[in-house]
Amino acid sequence: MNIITENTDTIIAPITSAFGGSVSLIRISGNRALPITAKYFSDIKIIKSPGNKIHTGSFSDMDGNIVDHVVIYYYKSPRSYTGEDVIEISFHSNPLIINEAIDLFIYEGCRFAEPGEFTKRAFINEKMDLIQAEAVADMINAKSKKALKNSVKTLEGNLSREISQIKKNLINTASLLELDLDFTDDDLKIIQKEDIINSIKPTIYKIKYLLDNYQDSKLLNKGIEVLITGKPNVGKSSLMNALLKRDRVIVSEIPGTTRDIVHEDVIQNGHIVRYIDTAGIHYTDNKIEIEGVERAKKLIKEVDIILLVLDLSEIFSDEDKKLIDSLCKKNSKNTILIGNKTDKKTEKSNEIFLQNKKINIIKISATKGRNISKIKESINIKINEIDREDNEEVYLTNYRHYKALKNAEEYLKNILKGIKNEMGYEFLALDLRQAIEALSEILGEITTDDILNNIFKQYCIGK
Ligand SMILES: Nc1nc2c(ncn2[C@@H]2O[C@H](COP(=O)(O)OP(=O)(O)OP(=O)(O)O)[C@@H](O)[C@H]2O)c(=O)[nH]1
Ligand SMILES: [Mg+2]
Repeated sequence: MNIITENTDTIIAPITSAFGGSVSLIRISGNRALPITAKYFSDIKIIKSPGNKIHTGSFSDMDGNIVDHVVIYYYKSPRSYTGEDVIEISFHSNPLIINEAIDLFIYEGCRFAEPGEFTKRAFINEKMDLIQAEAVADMINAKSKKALKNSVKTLEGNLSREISQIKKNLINTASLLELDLDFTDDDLKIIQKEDIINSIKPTIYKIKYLLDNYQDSKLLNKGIEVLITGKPNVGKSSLMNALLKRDRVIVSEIPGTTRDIVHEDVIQNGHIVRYIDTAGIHYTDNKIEIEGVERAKKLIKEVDIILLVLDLSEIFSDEDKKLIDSLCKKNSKNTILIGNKTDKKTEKSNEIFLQNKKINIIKISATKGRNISKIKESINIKINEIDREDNEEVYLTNYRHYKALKNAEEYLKNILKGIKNEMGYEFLALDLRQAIEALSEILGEITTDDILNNIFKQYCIGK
């Protein structure tokens, strides 16, 4: 039961940025879209167009002066984004032209669309469910390939299908349970307790799986994080500068130069890659340094890829060896070992140490810019591995979905508890109904204007 105000007015908004690019599109949705367009368009036959066609011609102002030569896309209801009659006009990208055209449509009685209003109408007209409508905004705002992929999959309906399937299973059980309640003969059960358990338990597992994989969209959007770590003075900041090709971080011969976290984002291998330089890891009494070291250690656990930098010109200290041992364990597939300062004489014992441990190392000189491209290649390989790992999953990223799914899980667990405590079927049916309602809420089948307004106000104009 949707408590939604139906919109009948015709709305308009630019759907591309008026700045940059050579064309700008404006979109008009509603039953006045076509007649108003026809009034100012040179090809009056458009009014009889069967729809889903492209028309070319000139667009004039109120006095009949040509404003621009345009391309018009006419999508006839219901085969359009919003489900209504939709006109999209492609003008040359000049704010003067766009403003004049929009003013004309508003003069003719259209209203400027609110943020997300086209998508809201698409939802109301059942062109998509609420999960998909929310994915449109996620797709526009995605800042990492992972977030983008996830929103595309969600828009394609992957998550909706999973939620709908869970709901369908529960509805099957619920209808048997309700039938049983209507059926007065206590000895002849339509659905046995075991059948209820057998239906609810796997559903709880499915829900739990989705909940466990919940990824805050902030995390999903953060891009790939590459941490530069190692003992003090090994050349971490010099490597950071070499990777960024500019003097971003202070470098000095004094150990403990970097104390805070310094990061910078670059586009690499189609991803936003965040390089992070940190304080050298070592034991210290200095209060400020301790804080820096703690922060650096914490990051080791959080990032996607670690560059462990070693100074090959000095005999490895215990600190170096400890870091190598802890970061190059068999399962630490995200660490890349870097041997720096190869422009100086390399310590033989270091080579032997690494050979004995069968550890590969990329030998570089940060200050001379030697082999920096090899590090980038290695990072790209790891990024591709991360990409492959993420390929199949569709993550729950929306807190609204998470909360509702958590509620559904609670109600289902209550049913299992209820069966254990010999509760009557009427109580089990109540919990089951509420679990189904929580799932309907996610899909937007039960919603109100307030919920919708809250969701769609986060959209940009024109979507
Ligand atoms: N010869 C040589 N010296 C280098 C190289 N890389 C860094 N250095 C020098 O090593 C010293 C320390 O460099 P940094 O980049 O500040 O080292 P860091 O690991 O960031 O040091 P902390 O921030 O103190 O932990 C500086 O004097 C650099 O010039 C290199 O490839 N070759
Ligand atoms: Mg440094």
